[in-house]
Amino acid sequence: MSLLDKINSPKDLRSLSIKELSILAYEIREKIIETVSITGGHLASSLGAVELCIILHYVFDTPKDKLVWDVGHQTYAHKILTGRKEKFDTLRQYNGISGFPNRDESEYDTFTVGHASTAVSVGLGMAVARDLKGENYKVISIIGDGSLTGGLTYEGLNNAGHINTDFIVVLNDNAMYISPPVGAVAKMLVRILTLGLLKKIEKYIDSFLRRLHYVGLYLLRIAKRFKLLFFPGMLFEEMGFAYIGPVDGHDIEELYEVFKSVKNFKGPTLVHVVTKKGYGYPPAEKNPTKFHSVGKFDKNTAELVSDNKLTFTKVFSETIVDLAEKNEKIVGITAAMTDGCGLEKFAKLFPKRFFDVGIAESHAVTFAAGLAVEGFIPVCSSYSTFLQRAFDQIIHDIALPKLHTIFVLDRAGIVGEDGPTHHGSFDLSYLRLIPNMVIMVPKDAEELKNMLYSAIDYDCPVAIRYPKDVVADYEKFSLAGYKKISLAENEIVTDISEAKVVIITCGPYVYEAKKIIEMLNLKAGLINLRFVKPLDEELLTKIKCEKIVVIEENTIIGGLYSAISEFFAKLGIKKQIMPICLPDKFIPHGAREILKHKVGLDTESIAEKIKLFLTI
Ligand SMILES: Cc1ncc(C[n+]2csc(CCOP(=O)(O)OP(=O)(O)O)c2C)c(N)n1
Repeated sequence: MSLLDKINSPKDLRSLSIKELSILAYEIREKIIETVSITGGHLASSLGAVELCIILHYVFDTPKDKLVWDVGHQTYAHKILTGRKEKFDTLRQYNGISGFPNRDESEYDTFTVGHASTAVSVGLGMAVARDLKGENYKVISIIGDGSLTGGLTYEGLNNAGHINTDFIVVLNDNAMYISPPVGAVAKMLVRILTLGLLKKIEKYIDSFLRRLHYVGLYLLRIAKRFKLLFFPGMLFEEMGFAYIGPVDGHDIEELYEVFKSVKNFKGPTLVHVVTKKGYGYPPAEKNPTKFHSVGKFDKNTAELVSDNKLTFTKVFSETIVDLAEKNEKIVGITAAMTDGCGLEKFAKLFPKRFFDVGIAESHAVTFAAGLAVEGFIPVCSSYSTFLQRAFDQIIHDIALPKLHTIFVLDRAGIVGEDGPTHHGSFDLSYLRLIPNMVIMVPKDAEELKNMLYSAIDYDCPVAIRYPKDVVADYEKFSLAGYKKISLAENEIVTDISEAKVVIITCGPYVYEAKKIIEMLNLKAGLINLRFVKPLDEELLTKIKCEKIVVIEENTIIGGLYSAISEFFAKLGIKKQIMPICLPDKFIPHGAREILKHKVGLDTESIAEKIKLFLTI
């Protein structure tokens, strides 16, 4: 029987000795590697945080004490230790356990999360709630050095220093976000870890701690024992936090001693823990970017199981490099998603024109505004879900002054296993309501290529959104021969003049609709409304039949269906308009194909709905 067999809750964990915890860490890692090789998931971050998860549940009285995880992709060990061991093989599967903390899943998941840099604010809120209720529990927020590049974190730290209540922040520093981190804070963390600096300030620290009398001497004892650094005056201290660290995040004994002491500290405390991303699985240690969020892989060879079909991401990646070669005003911007957004090649070829700004979407957009004002053409690439962070910046800093910036939204629509925090369900809605925006949706590789090419000349804010999917025309794709698409130039795929029903859609659903028209042998018109904004009113007025079907992978509120309904309502023209859209609900996690079926956006469901619609 393994140690892990005996652990079903943190209570069981607390009956183990410190020595046994190291064995347990090994067993948990084995389970994580085994499972993720089959389900896919956030491997490297979770492997790096195994000891941290163990020790926090060991030292603190969870769930009474509250662990608040940032992003939440590093919590697989936490899940295994908190009653989800038996279900762990259902990780990220439909109806299985989520890949992120989720309040509906466990009382140990104190906050539902998936976007970065929230943990300090949430944890502080919980600590203040505790004080207001006169209760007594600890709040521990765990944040990565990557998430520390996000501005929200500093708003939280700043406020925590001011409120000055008991609150622990654990900085899990693995010197990586998905790719190596950038920015002044990342440099500062590296400096802190530099032994030379340690030596230089040792005397100063010693005298500082002696001035703190009892607490200081106690800290000094721990510091000497574990060679920790207490560094007054640095950023965190200035923000009102007691800083403790760096602590070796894979040394269970050291972690135990530190957290046992920190547990009783008063006021805001920051513990700086140093971990290695991918720890315990050499291929992930060697290539943490590849194993940050990984699909199925062979755990013995570390080879990914993937087909090499062309994705929208890859088409963007190739096209933007080609365009940037011809136009040196093009600059590439990403908020810590270089690889996911397909900007690696751009970054390598045009290092001076490429900006990874950290996990800072709001800043990315306003930074783009500055570049645009000075005549550059920023191409700001983000996942649809993360650009939500920059809503105000798009309105106030880009659209109001009508700045020529190209937003490229990858992972639009259902993303699959990452679930509700990551689905790009809202972008057509949140962008369409903004004046001056142009919104395009490519149906395939050729269209994406031509949209990017055309957007360079539009001289206004442009958004291009596409899903996490392969392109339909992957065999034909070539960078040769761009074709200009003028504003609101849409495509009538099948004649609408004699049609009994007109299907309006955009993106890859154009192919889907074509297939369905043939399958059902319909006398239907089909419009590829590749411009969701501006709306092609002239084209819409040409629709003479009463029945219209609108298909879009966006929430039913505010997107393509809304645009078309609003248009006819405005003219007082009565039409029967049938929406086939995402529901006004958060969509759970699971394989994209399963989820599409559940929301009625797979081929069969769409066909059924259209058949039924034509009978009423
Ligand atoms: C707002 C937002 N932008 C981007 C992401 C994508 N993302 C997920 S994890 C991650 C890196 C996080 O780095 P860090 O906090 O250091 O954690 P690590 O994976 O290194 O443990 C990023 C950029 C996100 N989750 N949220």
